[in-house]
Amino acid sequence: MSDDQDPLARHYNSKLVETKERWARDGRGLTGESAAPTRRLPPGQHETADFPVLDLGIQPSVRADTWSLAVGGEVERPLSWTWADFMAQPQVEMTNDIHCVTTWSRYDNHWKGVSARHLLALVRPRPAARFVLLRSYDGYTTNLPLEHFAAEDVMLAHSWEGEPLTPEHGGPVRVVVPKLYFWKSAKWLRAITLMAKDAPGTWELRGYHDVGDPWQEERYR
Ligand SMILES: Nc1nc2c(c(=O)[nH]1)N[C@H]1C(S)=C(S)[C@@H](COP(=O)(O)O)O[C@H]1N2
Ligand SMILES: [Mo]
Repeated sequence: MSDDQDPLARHYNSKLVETKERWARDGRGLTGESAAPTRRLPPGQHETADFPVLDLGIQPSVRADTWSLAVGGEVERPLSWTWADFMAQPQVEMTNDIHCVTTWSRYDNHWKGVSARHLLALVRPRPAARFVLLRSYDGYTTNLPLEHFAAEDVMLAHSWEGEPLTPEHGGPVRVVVPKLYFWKSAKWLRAITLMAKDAPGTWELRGYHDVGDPWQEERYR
C-alpha cells in the first residue's frame, strides 16, 4: 500500500500491518463455509474469554475533556459534539458478541453509549448518502454501508462492562458494529462522514473485505 493512498501509513507499525496484509493474501482463517446468522459462532471463529487489543502500534491518548466528534458529509444537519454534548444524549446499554477477523470471538460484551440511530436521526442523512467513513485519532479509517451503520445494535460506546472504555480499547469513545468483523468498530472515534460513494479505509485498502459479514466469512476482498 503506498503512502499517497493512505498518508498516515508511514506512522503505522509496519510489521503489524505487513502481517495482516499477508493474511489477506493467503486467505488465513478461511473455511469456505458460510453459516446462517442464527448460529452464534461464525465459521472459522473460536470463542475467547479475554479481550485482546488490536491496533496499528499507535494508541493515541485522547482525553475526554478535549475529545470531539464531527459528523458531516451527505447530511442535512452536520454536528460537532464535545464530551459534554455526547454525554447529554440519550444513553443506551447493549449486550452483544464481537468477532475479530483474526478468528477470536468474545460473547456478551456490555456496552453503554449513544445509539447510531439516534445520531442519524439528528443529522438527517440526505437521500444520496449510502456509505459511512469512520475516522479515528490514530489516523485509522474504516468504511461501511449506511444500512449497516444504521442497524439497531450499532452504537458509539464510552463504557464496557460498567467501566469507562480504557485507552487501549478505544476510549473515550469507540464505535461498536456487532454484525460485522470487529475491524469495522473504530476505536478513538473522531469523525463520521456520510458519503454517496464508497471509499475504502485502512484495512479495506489492504486486502480486507469492503463489508465484512462474519457469517458470510467476508474476511478478505
Ligand atoms: N482507531 C482504530 N480502531 C480500530 C483499530 C485500530 O487499529 N485503530 N483496530 C481494529 C481492529 S483490527 C480490531 S479487531 C478492533 C480491536 O478492538 P480491541 O483492541 O478493543 O479488541 O478494533 C478495530 N478498531
Ligand atoms: Mo482485527
